Amino acid sequence: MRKFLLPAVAAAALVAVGCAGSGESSEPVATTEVEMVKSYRFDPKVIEVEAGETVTWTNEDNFTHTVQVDGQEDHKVGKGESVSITFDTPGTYRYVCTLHSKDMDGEVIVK
Ligand SMILES: [Cu+2]
Repeated sequence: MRKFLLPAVAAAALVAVGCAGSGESSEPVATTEVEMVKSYRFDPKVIEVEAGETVTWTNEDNFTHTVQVDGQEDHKVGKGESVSITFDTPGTYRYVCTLHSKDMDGEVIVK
């Protein structure tokens, strides 16, 4: 005798998210690794590093993206490639993908 007892609770899991209150949902993440994930995003969008650390962006998407930190040169990053940038000076550095600047931007906060 075969039983198919699928739990009927799966759909209830989506409700309990989003209680932080603030409209800004981009909490800085302490990491030096950023991925360009599918659907034109930098993930995580806002990161926090120590001065002198090197941040690496890796392109996991099927399209070429770029990383251009404010006032610096544009780095083209093809599918499966990565680029690393060292941040020596504390501050907040915004960056964009210049090919998709409306959708793809992020921030590196250097402590
Ligand atoms: Cu892009």
